[in-house]
Amino acid sequence: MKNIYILFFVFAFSLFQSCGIKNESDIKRPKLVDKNATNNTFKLHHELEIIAKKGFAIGHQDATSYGINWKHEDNSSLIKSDVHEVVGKFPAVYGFDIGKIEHAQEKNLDGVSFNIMTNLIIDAYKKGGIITISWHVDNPVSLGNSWDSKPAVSEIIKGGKNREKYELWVQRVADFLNTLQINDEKIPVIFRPFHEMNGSWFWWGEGNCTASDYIKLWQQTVQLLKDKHNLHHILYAYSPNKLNPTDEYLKHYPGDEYVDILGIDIYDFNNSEEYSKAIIHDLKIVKKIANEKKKLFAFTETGIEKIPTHNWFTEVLYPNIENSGISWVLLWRNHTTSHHYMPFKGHTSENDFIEFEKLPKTLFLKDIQKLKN
Ligand code: BMA
Repeated sequence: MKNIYILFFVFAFSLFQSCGIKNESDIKRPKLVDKNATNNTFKLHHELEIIAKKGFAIGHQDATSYGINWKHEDNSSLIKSDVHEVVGKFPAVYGFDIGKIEHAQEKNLDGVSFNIMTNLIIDAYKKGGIITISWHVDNPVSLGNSWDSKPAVSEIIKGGKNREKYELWVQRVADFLNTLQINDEKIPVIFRPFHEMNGSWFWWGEGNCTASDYIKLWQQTVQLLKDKHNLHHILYAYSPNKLNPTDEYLKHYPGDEYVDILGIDIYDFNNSEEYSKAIIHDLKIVKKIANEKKKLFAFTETGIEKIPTHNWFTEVLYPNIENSGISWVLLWRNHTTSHHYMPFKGHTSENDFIEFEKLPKTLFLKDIQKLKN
């Protein structure tokens, strides 16, 4: 009789094993857009989860590419950043934009060379930084820039008369993303294409295409990258702009199978009261939807141009995101003294940013490095 019990347990155990539950890490893996995502991509996702529990990672667009009165030189091993100059710490999140890669141009729309971009991405990742990439892609019909609102989406989705051109453009995106590697390991990146689609300023935005064509464009772009070009080091982020009263966050949502991270872009146009209200209102919606869908979420773009508001970082931004649950917040680029979103040495908000860095929830590169160890 005893033997029968033993046999039963041996049988049950082998059945359990053959079900594919092999080890703990298998059980814990979240559902990503890409079922075949690399281990490092899963690790990045996990890291973003941990970060959101501790605070939020501080990001800056083009942080190391250029700043006020400097530009990263070709072949230079010196890595600079305005954030570092001000607080002695580098940002944790590095935003890059690949607009113009679609024409195989040498430089992006803001004059950053793609070769340099690759090197800066490799450098940031080696140091523990997180990479997020947007794509201000030109209008495929008019060949004007992203802000040329001539309808184009219906012409580049499957069956459209500019489809072939678009597939070539996506291939060039894939070629670039393939350059992001260290030895043979691809660097995981967050790709955030076709952002702010509820606004009407981009050709993929509201009024310039239908929501259903937008969704097709997104889904087909993901399919091309993942299934045709075999890229498996990408997390996909969806980021509408600040919600207008009648906007629905999910109106252009391509579906749970096509999005890993939910985001939102909100700027302060010198009205901090309205800005604060929008953050509280919109991030609450994003958080609720993200929690229901078991997805991460982030404040994918923000800032106030030139930072004219007194103590903006500590008194406006921080209190509004302190307990929001976001994984990161990305401040936009430091182009010139009249178009910048982070302080630089000598700027009036320098001290405020130094205080911001000391606050418990702000996580810079050094802080997220510690979380990994
Ligand atoms: C915008 C501005 C533009 C820039 C674009 C892409 O918000 O900063 O000057 O070309 O982002 O970086």
